[in-house]
Amino acid sequence: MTELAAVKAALKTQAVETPSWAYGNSGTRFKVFAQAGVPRNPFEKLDDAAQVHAYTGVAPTVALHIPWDKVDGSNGYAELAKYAQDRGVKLGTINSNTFQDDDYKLGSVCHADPAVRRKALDHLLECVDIMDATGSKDLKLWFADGTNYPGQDDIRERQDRLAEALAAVYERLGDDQRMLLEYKFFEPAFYTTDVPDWGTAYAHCLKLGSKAQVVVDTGHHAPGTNIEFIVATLLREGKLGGFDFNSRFYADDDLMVGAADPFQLFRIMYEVIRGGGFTPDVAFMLDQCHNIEAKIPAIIRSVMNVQEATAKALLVDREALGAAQRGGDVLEANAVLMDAYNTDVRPLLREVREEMGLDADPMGAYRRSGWASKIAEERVGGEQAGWGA
Ligand code: AOS
Ligand code: ZN
Ligand code: ZN
Repeated sequence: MTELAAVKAALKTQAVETPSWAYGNSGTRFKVFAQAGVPRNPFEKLDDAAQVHAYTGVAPTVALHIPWDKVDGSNGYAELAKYAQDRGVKLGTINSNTFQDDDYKLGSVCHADPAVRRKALDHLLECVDIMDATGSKDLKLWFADGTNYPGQDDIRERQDRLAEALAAVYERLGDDQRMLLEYKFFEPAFYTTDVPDWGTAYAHCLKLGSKAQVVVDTGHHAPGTNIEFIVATLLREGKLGGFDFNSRFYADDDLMVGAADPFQLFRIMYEVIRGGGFTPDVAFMLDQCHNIEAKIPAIIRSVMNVQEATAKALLVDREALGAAQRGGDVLEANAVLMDAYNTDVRPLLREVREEMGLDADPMGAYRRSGWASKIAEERVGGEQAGWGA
C-alpha cells in the first residue's frame, strides 16, 4: 500500500460519535433559542444523526443521555436500538445525569447525605441496565459535584464517597463494558470540583481497574493547558478511554470542534496517532451544543473538522520528524510538523468520500437533500436537550 493509500484507508475507518443532545434545542442560562424542526423524541434524534452519517460516512453511532433520551416499555431500548439500526446507525455511549435534580444541590455521589448518594448510584446502575438493553459499550460519567465555599464540605471525605460509588458501578459492569470518567476544572461548582482534572480521574480509574478509563473533554481545561500532553500521558498509561470534542474560547463553551483552535485539534490527533490511540478503544465523541447555528449542518461540519485534523496528523512524516528530533534539529522538527498541518487535506478527503460512495461535499449534499425543510414542516414542538433549560 502506498503511504497515501494507507492514510486514506485509516480515514475510512474513523468513527465519530454524535451526541443526541446536540440535535435538540439548547442554550445558555440566559436563553434557549428554539429552532424549527428539532427532534421531539429520541427516535427523531436518531433520524437526524442518520443524516449526519449518511453524508459523512464516519458518524456511525449516537450517544444517548439518560433521562433526556429515556424511552418507556420493557422493550423500549431494544426498539430504539432497532430503529437506529434500520437507519444505518447504532446506539453508542450512555451518558448519566446526576445534575438536574433538586436533591443534587450539594452533590450527587459525593453528597454528605447517604440517601442522596444512594439515589445517584441507583441512577448510574440503571444506566448500566440500559447499556445491556442497547448493547452500548461505554458509560460516560460526568459529575457536577463540588462546593462553592471553603469549608462547605470535607474535600477528602467527598473523594471517599466518590470512590465508593465508582467501585459499585465498576462491579456492575459486564466484561465488555467500560466506564469513562470525565473531568472538568470548574462549573457548576466554583470552589472545589470533585473530579477537576485528569490526575484525579486517573487516580480513581487506576484503582478501579482496566474497565475504568479517563475521557478528555477538550473544553474542560484552563486556558493554556497543553491537552496533547495529557493525551500522550494517558495513552502511555493505557488509560485514555475517549474524547468529548468541542471548542472553547473561554470556559466550557461547547462550540463546534476545530472552530476555535484547529491547530490544537491537529496536535491532539497527532498524539493520538503517535501513541497508538487511533483504534476503536479510544472513543471519538462530540459533546457540543448548537445554540445559534443550524444543528445538523453544524454537526456535519464538526465531523469534517475532526476528519481534517486526523488527515493532517496522519500525513506527518514521522520518519523525517524522528530524524530531526534525534539530531536535535529544532527548526526542522517543527517544520516537518507544520508541513503536515499546513497541507490542504480537503481534496484528499473529497477523494476518500467518493471512494466510499459518498458525495464529495457533505454540507452541500445535506443542503440539497431538503431534509431541513421537511423536518421544519413535519415536526412541531421540539423538546429541549436539557442544557440551559
Ligand atoms: C459537562 O460539562 C460535560 O461535558 C458532559 O460530558 C456532558 O456535556 C453531559 O454529561 C451531557 O451528557
Ligand atoms: Zn463532556
Ligand atoms: Zn462540558
